Amino acid sequence: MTSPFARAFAGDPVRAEIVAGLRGTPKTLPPKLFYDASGAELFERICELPEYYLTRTELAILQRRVGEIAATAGPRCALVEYGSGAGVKVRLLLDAFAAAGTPLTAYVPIDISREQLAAVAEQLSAEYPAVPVHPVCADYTAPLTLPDLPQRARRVAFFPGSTIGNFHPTEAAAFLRRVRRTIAADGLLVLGVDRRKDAATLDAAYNDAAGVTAAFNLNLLARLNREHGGTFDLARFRHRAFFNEAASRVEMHLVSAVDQCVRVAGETFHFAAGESIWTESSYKYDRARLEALAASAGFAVARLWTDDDERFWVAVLEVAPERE
Ligand code: AVI
Repeated sequence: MTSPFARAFAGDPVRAEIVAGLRGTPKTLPPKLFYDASGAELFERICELPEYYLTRTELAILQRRVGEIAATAGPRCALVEYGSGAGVKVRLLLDAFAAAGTPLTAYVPIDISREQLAAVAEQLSAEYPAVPVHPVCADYTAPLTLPDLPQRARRVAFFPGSTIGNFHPTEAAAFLRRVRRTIAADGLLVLGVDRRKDAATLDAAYNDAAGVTAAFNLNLLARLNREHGGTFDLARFRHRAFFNEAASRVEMHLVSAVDQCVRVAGETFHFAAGESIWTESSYKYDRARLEALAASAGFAVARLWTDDDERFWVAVLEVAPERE
């Protein structure tokens, strides 16, 4: 029998996720809600912050290694990018494959933001007229169907930015298994992963002095107010981020400064003073954890590169042979 809850939210899965998250203990909200237009803009600003080393470190590794990635992948590759965003990093790969004399046979950017996806697809089609671009507007955390790709093309998945860190380990393994099925037995996955490091560096990266990460976190409540009838008073919540050593993740929370009730998505929620909404986890991987994650999803680490300060990994994963 369908529960009244399932019936009430059958037409609006996001609203159902919000209510389920705020009814839970601890209270949670799904991090995909960060990325409305203001959230995407704030995230772009985070990437430029002096404390947020992730983006520039990954870019530097890619700049150094794209030639090797293209050589490892070989000719007739179709590139599938999960979360293509502003399309900055993929240009490095498009250029590297072209420079190796093995231009991509297709590029499939997947992103949830329709406007940004359309703009990026148009720009890249103009800049790389020889590479057919097939944009897919979808939430890649759920199963999805890809457009038909050229026959015999080797599928190379690209998932940069350490977004894999925003999945809890079981979700990360489930996501990677879906990627593995999409790219087939001869496919590759180029993955960006933030390395586990000292708590001080991580705490600084998620508590920047300019307060941009705090604004990014609080923007979630502004979005709930705008889109889901929320009555959150942003001045009554505080950004909190810290490295949870035991779980190897940075946790972001919004902490209620006072005892209060808030309405959102047609329901009322009580917050005790000091109670938080857990809005994001950002898992940090050492080599053993990364190899274990890859293995649990049927991948093996074929190549692994880091930067001089050993802050970030770019890994090439290949599909592991099936065990008898
Ligand atoms: C998108 N993702 C990899 C970022 C991260 O570092 O986990 C999101 C972010 N949250 C706070 N700052 C940046």
